[in-house]
Amino acid sequence: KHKFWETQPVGQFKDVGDSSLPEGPIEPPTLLSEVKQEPYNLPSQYEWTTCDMDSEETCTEVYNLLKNNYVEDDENMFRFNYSKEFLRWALRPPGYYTSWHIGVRAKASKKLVAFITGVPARIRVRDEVVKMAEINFLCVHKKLRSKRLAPVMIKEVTRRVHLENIWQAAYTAGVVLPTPITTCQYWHRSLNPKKLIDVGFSRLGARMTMSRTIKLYKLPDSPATPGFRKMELCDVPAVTRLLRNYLSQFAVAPDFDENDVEHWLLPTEDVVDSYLVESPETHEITDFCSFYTLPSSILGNQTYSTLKAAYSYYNVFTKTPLLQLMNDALIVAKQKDFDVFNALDVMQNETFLKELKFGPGDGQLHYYLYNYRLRKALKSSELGLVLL
Ligand code: MYA
Ligand code: JJ1
Repeated sequence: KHKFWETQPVGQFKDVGDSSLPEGPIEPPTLLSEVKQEPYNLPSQYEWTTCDMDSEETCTEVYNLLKNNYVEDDENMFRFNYSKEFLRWALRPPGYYTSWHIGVRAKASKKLVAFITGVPARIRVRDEVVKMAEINFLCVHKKLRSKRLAPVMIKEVTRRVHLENIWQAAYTAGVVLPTPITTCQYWHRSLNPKKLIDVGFSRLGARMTMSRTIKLYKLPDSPATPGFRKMELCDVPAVTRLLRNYLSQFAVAPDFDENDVEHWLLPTEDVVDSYLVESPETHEITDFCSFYTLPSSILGNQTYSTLKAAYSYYNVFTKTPLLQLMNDALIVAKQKDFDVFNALDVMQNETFLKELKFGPGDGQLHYYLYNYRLRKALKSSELGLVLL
Protein backbone atom coordinates (compact mmCIF):
# COMPACT_ATOMS: atom_id res chain seq x y z
CA LYS A 1 0.00 0.00 0.00
CA HIS A 2 2.70 2.51 0.99
CA LYS A 3 5.54 1.35 -1.26
CA PHE A 4 7.76 4.24 -0.13
CA TRP A 5 6.79 4.70 3.51
CA GLU A 6 7.12 0.94 4.18
CA THR A 7 10.87 1.32 3.53
CA GLN A 8 11.35 4.20 6.00
CA PRO A 9 12.17 4.21 9.73
CA VAL A 10 8.71 5.33 10.86
CA GLY A 11 6.05 3.60 12.93
CA GLN A 12 4.31 1.05 10.66
CA PHE A 13 0.59 0.24 10.68
CA LYS A 14 1.36 -3.43 11.44
CA ASP A 15 3.02 -2.37 14.70
CA VAL A 16 0.16 -0.16 15.98
CA GLY A 17 -0.88 -1.45 19.39
CA ASP A 18 2.35 -3.46 19.89
CA SER A 19 3.51 -1.98 23.20
CA SER A 20 6.48 -4.38 23.39
CA LEU A 21 8.44 -2.13 21.00
CA PRO A 22 10.65 0.37 22.84
CA GLU A 23 10.17 4.16 22.75
CA GLY A 24 12.93 6.11 21.03
CA PRO A 25 14.99 6.01 17.81
CA ILE A 26 13.97 3.25 15.38
CA GLU A 27 17.41 2.98 13.83
CA PRO A 28 20.76 4.19 15.21
CA PRO A 29 22.78 6.97 13.57
CA THR A 30 25.52 5.92 11.16
CA LEU A 31 28.97 7.48 10.79
CA LEU A 32 28.86 10.70 8.76
CA SER A 33 31.33 9.08 6.35
CA GLU A 34 28.65 6.47 5.62
CA VAL A 35 26.06 9.08 4.57
CA LYS A 36 25.65 9.15 0.80
CA GLN A 37 27.82 12.02 -0.50
CA GLU A 38 25.99 12.68 -3.80
CA PRO A 39 22.40 13.84 -4.25
CA TYR A 40 19.76 11.26 -5.21
CA ASN A 41 19.00 10.94 -8.92
CA LEU A 42 16.08 12.87 -10.35
CA PRO A 43 14.39 12.04 -13.68
CA SER A 44 16.84 13.31 -16.33
CA GLN A 45 14.81 16.44 -17.27
CA TYR A 46 15.14 17.85 -13.72
CA GLU A 47 17.94 19.16 -11.49
CA TRP A 48 18.39 20.03 -7.81
CA THR A 49 18.71 23.65 -6.72
CA THR A 50 19.31 25.12 -3.29
CA CYS A 51 16.89 27.99 -2.71
CA ASP A 52 18.51 31.02 -1.12
CA MET A 53 15.55 32.75 0.54
CA ASP A 54 17.68 35.93 0.97
CA SER A 55 17.45 36.36 -2.79
CA GLU A 56 14.31 38.30 -3.70
CA GLU A 57 14.16 36.48 -7.03
CA THR A 58 14.36 32.97 -5.52
CA CYS A 59 11.91 33.87 -2.76
CA THR A 60 9.43 35.05 -5.43
CA GLU A 61 9.82 31.77 -7.35
CA VAL A 62 9.12 29.74 -4.19
CA TYR A 63 6.22 32.00 -3.29
CA ASN A 64 4.65 31.54 -6.74
CA LEU A 65 5.15 27.75 -6.77
CA LEU A 66 3.36 27.45 -3.43
CA LYS A 67 0.69 30.03 -4.24
CA ASN A 68 -0.32 28.00 -7.29
CA ASN A 69 0.37 24.41 -6.19
CA TYR A 70 0.38 24.04 -2.39
CA VAL A 71 -2.26 22.68 0.04
CA GLU A 72 -6.00 22.97 -0.75
CA ASP A 73 -9.09 21.94 1.23
CA ASP A 74 -10.92 18.76 0.21
CA GLU A 75 -13.27 20.62 -2.16
CA ASN A 76 -10.51 22.72 -3.78
CA MET A 77 -12.14 26.01 -2.79
CA PHE A 78 -9.17 27.49 -0.89
CA ARG A 79 -5.38 27.22 -1.21
CA PHE A 80 -2.79 28.31 1.38
CA ASN A 81 -1.05 31.51 0.28
CA TYR A 82 1.98 31.91 2.54
CA SER A 83 3.49 35.39 2.10
CA LYS A 84 7.15 35.93 1.19
CA GLU A 85 7.87 37.53 4.59
CA PHE A 86 6.27 34.49 6.24
CA LEU A 87 8.37 32.07 4.19
CA ARG A 88 11.58 33.95 5.07
CA TRP A 89 10.60 33.85 8.76
CA ALA A 90 9.61 30.18 8.70
CA LEU A 91 12.78 29.11 6.89
CA ARG A 92 15.45 31.18 8.65
CA PRO A 93 15.22 30.41 12.40
CA PRO A 94 18.35 30.29 14.59
CA GLY A 95 20.89 27.82 13.19
CA TYR A 96 19.08 27.23 9.88
CA TYR A 97 20.83 25.53 6.94
CA THR A 98 20.39 26.94 3.43
CA SER A 99 21.18 23.42 2.15
CA TRP A 100 17.84 22.24 3.64
CA HIS A 101 15.85 24.62 1.37
CA ILE A 102 15.63 22.32 -1.60
CA GLY A 103 14.13 23.02 -5.01
CA VAL A 104 13.79 21.07 -8.23
CA ARG A 105 14.04 22.87 -11.57
CA ALA A 106 13.24 21.80 -15.11
CA LYS A 107 16.67 21.71 -16.78
CA ALA A 108 15.45 23.23 -20.05
CA SER A 109 13.43 26.21 -18.75
CA LYS A 110 14.98 26.52 -15.25
CA LYS A 111 11.43 26.79 -13.94
CA LEU A 112 11.04 25.82 -10.25
CA VAL A 113 8.73 22.79 -10.20
CA ALA A 114 9.08 21.30 -6.72
CA PHE A 115 10.19 22.23 -3.21
CA ILE A 116 10.79 20.78 0.25
CA THR A 117 12.35 22.33 3.35
CA GLY A 118 13.77 21.51 6.73
CA VAL A 119 14.63 23.74 9.67
CA PRO A 120 16.45 22.62 12.81
CA ALA A 121 14.59 22.36 16.12
CA ARG A 122 15.05 20.83 19.54
CA ILE A 123 11.94 18.85 20.39
CA ARG A 124 11.34 17.25 23.74
CA VAL A 125 9.68 13.85 23.63
CA ARG A 126 8.68 13.02 27.22
CA ASP A 127 12.02 13.40 29.15
CA GLU A 128 14.39 13.57 26.18
CA VAL A 129 15.31 16.62 24.14
CA VAL A 130 15.99 15.45 20.59
CA LYS A 131 17.64 17.46 17.79
CA MET A 132 15.28 17.25 14.84
CA ALA A 133 14.47 18.72 11.47
CA GLU A 134 10.99 20.16 11.01
CA ILE A 135 10.00 19.29 7.44
CA ASN A 136 7.50 21.53 5.67
CA PHE A 137 6.45 23.02 2.31
CA LEU A 138 6.69 19.77 0.34
CA CYS A 139 5.20 20.72 -2.99
CA VAL A 140 5.21 19.24 -6.49
CA HIS A 141 3.79 21.26 -9.37
CA LYS A 142 0.27 20.13 -10.29
CA LYS A 143 1.41 19.00 -13.75
CA LEU A 144 4.09 16.69 -12.27
CA ARG A 145 1.99 14.84 -9.70
CA SER A 146 1.97 11.04 -9.21
CA LYS A 147 5.39 10.56 -10.84
CA ARG A 148 7.01 9.49 -7.53
CA LEU A 149 8.98 12.75 -7.23
CA ALA A 150 7.95 13.19 -3.58
CA PRO A 151 9.84 10.11 -2.31
CA VAL A 152 13.04 11.31 -4.03
CA MET A 153 12.65 14.75 -2.44
CA ILE A 154 12.04 13.23 0.99
CA LYS A 155 15.12 11.01 0.62
CA GLU A 156 17.21 14.00 -0.47
CA VAL A 157 16.16 16.20 2.46
CA THR A 158 16.82 13.22 4.76
CA ARG A 159 20.34 12.89 3.34
CA ARG A 160 21.06 16.58 3.86
CA VAL A 161 19.71 16.44 7.42
CA HIS A 162 21.92 13.41 8.12
CA LEU A 163 24.96 15.36 6.83
CA GLU A 164 24.39 17.73 9.79
CA ASN A 165 24.38 14.73 12.14
CA ILE A 166 20.64 14.96 12.81
CA TRP A 167 18.65 11.69 12.68
CA GLN A 168 15.06 12.57 13.61
CA ALA A 169 12.35 14.80 12.12
CA ALA A 170 8.85 16.12 12.85
CA TYR A 171 6.22 16.94 10.22
CA THR A 172 2.49 17.30 9.72
CA ALA A 173 0.23 16.41 6.83
CA GLY A 174 -3.44 16.47 5.94
CA VAL A 175 -3.16 12.88 4.69
CA VAL A 176 -2.80 9.69 6.72
CA LEU A 177 0.66 8.14 6.45
CA PRO A 178 2.45 5.50 8.56
CA THR A 179 1.81 6.46 11.39
CA PRO A 180 0.49 9.56 13.20
CA ILE A 181 1.70 10.32 16.73
CA THR A 182 -1.61 12.16 17.03
CA THR A 183 -4.44 13.50 14.88
CA CYS A 184 -5.75 17.00 15.47
CA GLN A 185 -9.03 18.63 14.48
CA TYR A 186 -9.14 22.12 12.97
CA TRP A 187 -11.60 24.55 14.59
CA HIS A 188 -12.71 27.89 13.14
CA ARG A 189 -14.02 31.04 14.83
CA SER A 190 -15.82 33.39 12.41
CA LEU A 191 -14.75 37.03 12.73
CA ASN A 192 -16.28 38.23 9.45
CA PRO A 193 -19.22 35.82 9.04
CA LYS A 194 -20.77 37.55 6.02
CA LYS A 195 -17.63 37.18 3.92
CA LEU A 196 -17.05 33.59 5.14
CA ILE A 197 -20.56 32.66 4.04
CA ASP A 198 -20.28 34.57 0.73
CA VAL A 199 -17.11 32.69 -0.25
CA GLY A 200 -18.39 29.27 0.88
CA PHE A 201 -16.02 28.92 3.85
CA SER A 202 -19.00 28.55 6.15
CA ARG A 203 -22.77 28.26 5.85
CA LEU A 204 -25.69 30.00 7.40
CA GLY A 205 -26.78 27.77 10.30
CA ALA A 206 -30.23 26.23 10.49
CA ARG A 207 -32.89 28.77 11.54
CA MET A 208 -30.29 31.57 11.25
CA THR A 209 -30.47 34.80 9.28
CA MET A 210 -27.45 36.82 8.20
CA SER A 211 -28.15 39.55 10.76
CA ARG A 212 -28.54 37.04 13.62
CA THR A 213 -25.28 35.39 12.52
CA ILE A 214 -23.41 38.71 12.47
CA LYS A 215 -24.73 39.46 15.95
CA LEU A 216 -23.77 36.01 17.23
CA TYR A 217 -20.10 36.55 16.31
CA LYS A 218 -19.82 40.21 17.44
CA LEU A 219 -16.86 40.98 19.69
CA PRO A 220 -15.97 43.96 21.91
CA ASP A 221 -13.81 46.70 20.35
CA SER A 222 -10.84 46.20 22.64
CA PRO A 223 -9.35 43.52 24.91
CA ALA A 224 -10.78 43.16 28.43
CA THR A 225 -7.76 42.04 30.47
CA PRO A 226 -5.96 44.84 32.35
CA GLY A 227 -2.26 44.91 31.34
CA PHE A 228 -2.90 43.13 28.00
CA ARG A 229 -0.31 44.48 25.52
CA LYS A 230 1.85 43.55 22.54
CA MET A 231 5.04 41.57 23.31
CA GLU A 232 8.34 43.53 22.99
CA LEU A 233 12.03 42.56 22.71
CA CYS A 234 12.60 43.25 26.44
CA ASP A 235 9.94 40.59 27.25
CA VAL A 236 11.92 37.73 25.66
CA PRO A 237 13.48 36.40 28.93
CA ALA A 238 10.18 36.47 30.84
CA VAL A 239 8.19 34.94 27.96
CA THR A 240 10.83 32.21 27.57
CA ARG A 241 10.52 31.27 31.27
CA LEU A 242 6.72 31.33 31.10
CA LEU A 243 6.59 29.24 27.93
CA ARG A 244 9.21 26.67 28.99
CA ASN A 245 7.40 26.09 32.23
CA TYR A 246 4.02 25.80 30.48
CA LEU A 247 5.20 23.45 27.72
CA SER A 248 6.84 21.08 30.23
CA GLN A 249 3.39 19.49 30.88
CA PHE A 250 3.01 18.13 27.30
CA ALA A 251 4.46 14.84 26.04
CA VAL A 252 5.89 16.39 22.85
CA ALA A 253 6.84 20.07 22.70
CA PRO A 254 9.59 22.34 21.42
CA ASP A 255 12.50 23.11 23.76
CA PHE A 256 12.64 26.88 23.19
CA ASP A 257 15.51 29.04 24.43
CA GLU A 258 15.60 32.85 24.35
CA ASN A 259 16.94 32.94 20.78
CA ASP A 260 14.09 30.73 19.62
CA VAL A 261 11.50 32.84 21.42
CA GLU A 262 12.91 36.02 19.89
CA HIS A 263 12.67 34.50 16.43
CA TRP A 264 9.39 32.59 16.69
CA LEU A 265 7.36 34.80 19.00
CA LEU A 266 8.51 38.41 18.82
CA PRO A 267 5.85 40.17 16.72
CA THR A 268 6.65 40.47 13.00
CA GLU A 269 4.18 42.51 10.98
CA ASP A 270 1.76 40.33 8.97
CA VAL A 271 3.60 37.18 10.08
CA VAL A 272 3.27 36.59 13.82
CA ASP A 273 1.43 38.51 16.55
CA SER A 274 2.09 38.05 20.27
CA TYR A 275 0.44 39.60 23.28
CA LEU A 276 1.00 39.21 26.99
CA VAL A 277 -0.51 40.22 30.29
CA GLU A 278 1.71 42.37 32.48
CA SER A 279 0.28 42.67 35.98
CA PRO A 280 -0.55 46.36 36.54
CA GLU A 281 0.55 45.98 40.19
CA THR A 282 3.66 43.77 40.11
CA HIS A 283 4.67 44.21 36.44
CA GLU A 284 5.05 40.46 36.36
CA ILE A 285 4.30 38.77 33.03
CA THR A 286 1.66 36.18 33.79
CA ASP A 287 0.02 35.18 30.50
CA PHE A 288 0.80 35.09 26.80
CA CYS A 289 -1.00 34.42 23.53
CA SER A 290 0.07 34.39 19.88
CA PHE A 291 -1.17 33.69 16.38
CA TYR A 292 0.37 33.63 12.91
CA THR A 293 -0.95 35.06 9.65
CA LEU A 294 -1.69 32.59 6.86
CA PRO A 295 -4.06 33.81 4.16
CA SER A 296 -5.68 31.45 1.68
CA SER A 297 -6.48 32.20 -1.94
CA ILE A 298 -10.18 31.88 -2.65
CA LEU A 299 -10.41 29.86 -5.87
CA GLY A 300 -12.97 31.20 -8.31
CA ASN A 301 -14.94 33.87 -6.42
CA GLN A 302 -16.02 36.99 -8.32
CA THR A 303 -15.89 39.31 -5.29
CA TYR A 304 -13.07 38.13 -3.04
CA SER A 305 -9.59 36.74 -3.80
CA THR A 306 -8.15 36.23 -0.29
CA LEU A 307 -9.31 34.87 3.02
CA LYS A 308 -7.38 36.43 5.87
CA ALA A 309 -6.84 33.76 8.54
CA ALA A 310 -5.10 33.89 11.93
CA TYR A 311 -3.85 30.57 13.36
CA SER A 312 -3.54 30.06 17.10
CA TYR A 313 0.14 29.46 17.93
CA TYR A 314 1.48 29.23 21.53
CA ASN A 315 -0.69 30.39 24.44
CA VAL A 316 0.24 30.32 28.14
CA PHE A 317 -1.88 31.22 31.14
CA THR A 318 -1.03 31.34 34.82
CA LYS A 319 -3.39 34.03 36.11
CA THR A 320 -5.83 35.11 33.40
CA PRO A 321 -8.34 32.35 32.60
CA LEU A 322 -7.43 30.83 29.22
CA LEU A 323 -10.95 31.56 27.98
CA GLN A 324 -10.56 35.28 28.71
CA LEU A 325 -7.05 35.39 27.23
CA MET A 326 -8.22 33.78 23.99
CA ASN A 327 -11.26 36.05 23.83
CA ASP A 328 -8.79 38.96 23.88
CA ALA A 329 -6.81 37.26 21.11
CA LEU A 330 -10.03 37.08 19.04
CA ILE A 331 -10.67 40.77 19.72
CA VAL A 332 -7.23 41.89 18.51
CA ALA A 333 -7.46 39.56 15.49
CA LYS A 334 -10.80 41.12 14.58
CA GLN A 335 -9.27 44.61 15.00
CA LYS A 336 -6.51 43.54 12.60
CA ASP A 337 -9.15 42.63 10.02
CA PHE A 338 -8.77 38.84 10.02
CA ASP A 339 -11.80 37.02 8.61
CA VAL A 340 -11.37 33.86 10.68
CA PHE A 341 -9.37 32.61 13.66
CA ASN A 342 -8.29 28.97 13.38
CA ALA A 343 -7.06 26.63 16.07
CA LEU A 344 -6.18 22.97 16.53
CA ASP A 345 -7.40 20.96 19.52
CA VAL A 346 -3.83 20.77 20.87
CA MET A 347 -2.64 21.64 24.39
CA GLN A 348 -5.55 23.02 26.45
CA ASN A 349 -7.42 24.49 23.49
CA GLU A 350 -10.45 22.22 24.01
CA THR A 351 -11.22 24.23 27.17
CA PHE A 352 -12.14 27.35 25.17
CA LEU A 353 -13.10 26.27 21.63
CA LYS A 354 -16.82 25.65 22.14
CA GLU A 355 -17.40 28.48 24.60
CA LEU A 356 -15.73 31.01 22.30
CA LYS A 357 -17.93 29.86 19.37
CA PHE A 358 -15.35 27.98 17.36
CA GLY A 359 -16.88 25.26 15.22
CA PRO A 360 -15.14 22.08 13.95
CA GLY A 361 -13.79 22.28 10.40
CA ASP A 362 -13.78 19.58 7.72
CA GLY A 363 -9.98 19.27 7.95
CA GLN A 364 -7.68 17.28 10.19
CA LEU A 365 -3.96 17.55 10.75
CA HIS A 366 -1.85 14.47 11.42
CA TYR A 367 1.46 14.82 13.27
CA TYR A 368 4.44 12.53 12.59
CA LEU A 369 7.94 11.79 13.82
CA TYR A 370 10.63 10.28 11.57
CA ASN A 371 12.93 7.66 13.14
CA TYR A 372 11.38 7.97 16.60
CA ARG A 373 8.77 5.58 17.96
CA LEU A 374 6.16 6.33 20.60
CA ARG A 375 4.71 3.34 22.45
CA LYS A 376 1.22 4.55 21.64
CA ALA A 377 -0.42 7.50 19.93
CA LEU A 378 -1.02 10.66 21.99
CA LYS A 379 -4.25 12.48 22.65
CA SER A 380 -4.13 15.79 20.78
CA SER A 381 -4.27 17.57 24.18
CA GLU A 382 -0.93 15.92 25.07
CA LEU A 383 0.75 17.64 22.13
CA GLY A 384 2.55 20.95 22.80
CA LEU A 385 3.90 21.52 19.27
CA VAL A 386 2.48 23.81 16.56
CA LEU A 387 4.09 23.61 13.11
CA LEU A 388 3.50 26.30 10.47
S1 MYA B 1 2.68 18.37 4.21
C1 MYA B 1 2.16 19.32 2.81
C2 MYA B 1 2.28 18.50 1.57
N1 MYA B 1 1.99 19.28 0.39
C3 MYA B 1 0.81 19.34 -0.24
O1 MYA B 1 -0.13 18.68 0.17
C4 MYA B 1 0.73 20.26 -1.42
C5 MYA B 1 -0.09 19.71 -2.56
N2 MYA B 1 0.37 18.39 -2.94
C6 MYA B 1 1.55 18.14 -3.57
O2 MYA B 1 2.35 19.02 -3.87
C7 MYA B 1 1.86 16.67 -3.87
O3 MYA B 1 0.66 15.94 -3.87
C8 MYA B 1 2.86 16.05 -2.86
C9 MYA B 1 3.03 14.54 -3.16
C10 MYA B 1 4.23 16.71 -3.02
C11 MYA B 1 2.38 16.16 -1.43
N3 MYA B 1 3.92 13.83 3.14
O4 MYA B 1 5.41 12.08 -5.89
P1 MYA B 1 4.28 11.17 -5.60
C12 MYA B 1 3.61 10.06 -0.34
C13 MYA B 1 4.66 12.70 3.01
O5 MYA B 1 3.89 10.24 -6.71
P2 MYA B 1 2.54 13.48 -5.48
C14 MYA B 1 4.39 18.71 4.31
O6 MYA B 1 4.91 19.58 3.68
C15 MYA B 1 2.54 9.08 -0.73
O7 MYA B 1 2.01 8.46 0.44
N4 MYA B 1 4.47 11.79 2.04
O8 MYA B 1 2.98 11.98 -5.10
C16 MYA B 1 5.22 17.81 5.22
C17 MYA B 1 3.33 8.13 -1.61
O9 MYA B 1 4.14 7.27 -0.81
P3 MYA B 1 3.63 5.77 -0.54
C18 MYA B 1 3.48 12.04 1.17
O10 MYA B 1 1.12 13.60 -5.15
C19 MYA B 1 5.99 16.83 4.36
C20 MYA B 1 4.27 9.07 -2.34
O11 MYA B 1 4.37 10.26 -1.52
C21 MYA B 1 2.68 13.18 1.24
O12 MYA B 1 2.98 13.81 -6.87
C22 MYA B 1 6.69 15.77 5.13
C23 MYA B 1 3.73 9.47 -3.71
O13 MYA B 1 4.65 10.32 -4.29
C24 MYA B 1 2.92 14.08 2.29
N5 MYA B 1 2.21 15.20 2.45
O14 MYA B 1 3.40 14.39 -4.48
C25 MYA B 1 7.49 14.84 4.24
N6 MYA B 1 1.79 13.16 0.22
O15 MYA B 1 3.57 5.07 -1.85
C26 MYA B 1 8.11 13.68 4.99
C27 MYA B 1 2.02 12.03 -0.46
O16 MYA B 1 4.63 5.15 0.41
C28 MYA B 1 9.33 14.09 5.77
N7 MYA B 1 3.04 11.34 0.10
O17 MYA B 1 2.27 5.89 0.09
C29 MYA B 1 9.99 12.93 6.44
C30 MYA B 1 11.22 13.32 7.27
C31 MYA B 1 12.41 13.64 6.37
C32 MYA B 1 13.63 14.14 7.13
C33 MYA B 1 14.25 13.08 7.99
C34 MYA B 1 15.53 13.59 8.69
C35 MYA B 1 16.14 12.66 9.60
O1 JJ1 C 1 -10.35 25.39 6.34
C1 JJ1 C 1 -10.82 24.27 6.35
N1 JJ1 C 1 -12.10 24.01 6.18
C2 JJ1 C 1 -13.08 25.09 6.13
C3 JJ1 C 1 -13.52 25.38 4.72
C4 JJ1 C 1 -14.24 24.24 4.07
C5 JJ1 C 1 -14.57 24.53 2.65
C6 JJ1 C 1 -15.06 23.29 1.99
N2 JJ1 C 1 -14.15 22.19 2.02
C7 JJ1 C 1 -14.22 24.73 7.06
N3 JJ1 C 1 -15.11 25.67 7.25
C8 JJ1 C 1 -16.20 25.57 8.18
C9 JJ1 C 1 -16.10 26.74 9.14
C10 JJ1 C 1 -17.30 26.89 10.05
C11 JJ1 C 1 -17.27 28.27 10.70
C12 JJ1 C 1 -18.43 28.45 11.63
C13 JJ1 C 1 -18.48 27.37 12.67
C14 JJ1 C 1 -18.48 26.00 12.05
C15 JJ1 C 1 -17.30 25.82 11.12
O2 JJ1 C 1 -14.27 23.65 7.63
C16 JJ1 C 1 -9.93 23.06 6.59
C17 JJ1 C 1 -9.70 22.81 8.05
O3 JJ1 C 1 -10.89 22.60 8.68
N4 JJ1 C 1 -8.66 23.28 5.93
C18 JJ1 C 1 -8.17 22.46 5.02
O4 JJ1 C 1 -8.77 21.46 4.67
C19 JJ1 C 1 -6.82 22.81 4.49
C20 JJ1 C 1 -5.88 21.65 4.59
C21 JJ1 C 1 -5.67 21.13 5.99
C22 JJ1 C 1 -4.53 20.14 6.06
C23 JJ1 C 1 -3.24 20.87 6.11
C24 JJ1 C 1 -1.98 20.16 5.76
C25 JJ1 C 1 -0.86 20.96 6.32
C26 JJ1 C 1 0.43 20.96 5.66
C27 JJ1 C 1 1.56 20.59 6.56
O5 JJ1 C 1 2.50 21.56 6.72
